[in-house]
Amino acid sequence: MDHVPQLSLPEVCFLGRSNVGKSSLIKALFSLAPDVEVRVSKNPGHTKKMNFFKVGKFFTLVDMPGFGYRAPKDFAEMVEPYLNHRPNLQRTFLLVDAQVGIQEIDNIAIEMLEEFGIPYVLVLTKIDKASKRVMAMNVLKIQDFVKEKTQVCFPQLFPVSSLYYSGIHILRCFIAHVAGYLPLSS
Ligand SMILES: Nc1nc2c(ncn2[C@@H]2O[C@H](COP(=O)(O)OP(=O)(O)O)[C@@H](O)[C@H]2O)c(=O)[nH]1
Ligand SMILES: [Mg+2]
Repeated sequence: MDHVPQLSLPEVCFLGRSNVGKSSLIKALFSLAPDVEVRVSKNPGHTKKMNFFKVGKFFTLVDMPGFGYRAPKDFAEMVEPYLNHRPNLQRTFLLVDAQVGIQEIDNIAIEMLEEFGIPYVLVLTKIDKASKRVMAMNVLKIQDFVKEKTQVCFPQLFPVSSLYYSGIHILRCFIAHVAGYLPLSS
């Protein structure tokens, strides 16, 4: 936490197991700003540190290290204090693979977010890889789960494909909204 930049801008962060598509999603969100370099690795577990991407002078997106396979040993030490003590953190986006739905390992993050009461949003990644049938089944299952088992999860799911940019624009709008730039009421 000593190395986390002291930014006063509103912030949103992206959390999820290694390989779920966090870096790719951030890259897709920045597709209109090609100078922003987001590294996407072929090897899972590549992002070991938090990476802060400033969106002009407006807000910051944070790519968190993945949990699970090849997670850095200090994952909890790094992530928990950040989530708990970052006053400018407006929302956490928890990424779940659309093809497999919520896995045991995802529950670790869900339990942590629920326990600390940190508002989060579920993003379903890689929807281009899931068949319509599997997608429908997983969406229904996850919606039920959110309704029955969670307190601080936003009820709307955001399905995306970072490869084909599906769902990216609406997610950009939602992020702009939670960062305080797209008020819903006039
Ligand atoms: N087909 C497809 N592959 C994706 C998508 N998003 C990520 N990937 C692939 O999944 C792998 C892990 O992605 P990455 O963004 O590095 O995951 P991270 O470990 O969560 O940051 C990479 O090989 C990506 O190319 C997507 O929307 N569709
Ligand atoms: Mg990554």
